Amino acid sequence: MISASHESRAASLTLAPRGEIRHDWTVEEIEALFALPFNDLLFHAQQVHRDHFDPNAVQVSTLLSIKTGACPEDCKYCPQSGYYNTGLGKEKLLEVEKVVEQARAAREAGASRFCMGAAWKSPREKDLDVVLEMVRRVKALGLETCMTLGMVDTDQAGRLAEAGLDYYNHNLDTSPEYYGEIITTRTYADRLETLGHVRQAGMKVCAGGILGMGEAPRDRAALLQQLARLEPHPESVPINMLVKVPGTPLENVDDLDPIEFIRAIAVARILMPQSHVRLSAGREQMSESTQVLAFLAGANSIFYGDQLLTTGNPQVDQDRALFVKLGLHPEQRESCVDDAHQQATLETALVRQSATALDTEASRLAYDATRA
Ligand code: SAM
Ligand code: DTB
Ligand code: SF4
Repeated sequence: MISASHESRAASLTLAPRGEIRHDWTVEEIEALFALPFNDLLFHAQQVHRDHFDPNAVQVSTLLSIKTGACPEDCKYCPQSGYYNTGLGKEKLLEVEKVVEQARAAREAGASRFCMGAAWKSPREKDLDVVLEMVRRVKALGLETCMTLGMVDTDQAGRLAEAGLDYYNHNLDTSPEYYGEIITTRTYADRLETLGHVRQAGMKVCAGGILGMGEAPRDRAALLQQLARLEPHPESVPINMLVKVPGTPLENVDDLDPIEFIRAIAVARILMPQSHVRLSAGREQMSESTQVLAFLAGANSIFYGDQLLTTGNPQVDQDRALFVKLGLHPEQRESCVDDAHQQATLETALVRQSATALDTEASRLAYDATRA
């Protein structure tokens, strides 16, 4: 009995030889990874992770919504879609100075990348000029820049790249088969086309999806297959857990089992060994243990800051405490590896936090001793 299960496990593991970067995974192979015993899957993902990354470094990005609400798209998960009443008003594009101020605060708090999101189908010409200025100004602060503005054509992608945009985020969201249940106003092919324009323009690609939208296990495998088919793989792969926002059609969808979510992180790590896999939206609603398992499964990036775009994220102090507890450290900016500023900022904050934790522990021990 024991040896039989051991053999089947070994056979499954040969599906993913380490060191090989593949773009031709079949959905069946991916499903076989999902079906591995949990411990085997996590062990394998850890091995792949350690082959390519410092296992204790986590890349830290901060998000800002630069244009909120009244989006013309009908994405069923999204609080910003104009199709649903979620209580969000229509806001104008933020002023450049306001964005720079928020970016500076994110840098001071220890973020290495600043991601700016707009609720657009695609950027309008007059808005693009403002957005390009935002890229230049945020980049001048020494931060990596990322934007997510909807669909972009070749010309728009080229101008963003020229302004110094490092990453463009555009998610596939789910499998091609389930996609029509979630969005009808833009197609899967539209999304792949935008990702092609981003890549052609020489920017880094950030593309991922959302889990927990009522999709079947095969849809999760098929989403990861689509991402792994991109050549090269996206540098950044955000895996979001659906944040169920009242007023959206998905507000009452069944919860996804957290173990299934962790399996998807581990499979993403195995399929895209050199990509940063981001534990994205949904952390606030997640237990600490689920987040810890996500790091163990190979997630090595988070959104850091009290707010995502319109919904909450764990408080900064809470994330700092989590880093201390797990011995994690923020990854340094790729473009600026000799710049110790970001490292120093977050590490100072972490040391302060650990000192407080140690003080608290010392006081507790002293208190216990007086009572003994
Ligand atoms: N409007 C642009 C677009 O969709 O291309 C950019 C902003 S949009 C909010 C960025 C991504 O956020 C979406 O593609 C989706 O994956 C994620 N997202 C939006 N609402 C979410 C929710 N309620 N829970 C989890 N992820 C969500
Ligand atoms: C991504 O994959 N997740 C982020 C970012 N890319 C832009 C957005 C999450 C949004 C969650 C819902 C909200 O806060 O509005
Ligand atoms: Fe609009 Fe983006 Fe939300 Fe879809 S996900 S409704 S495109 S803001």
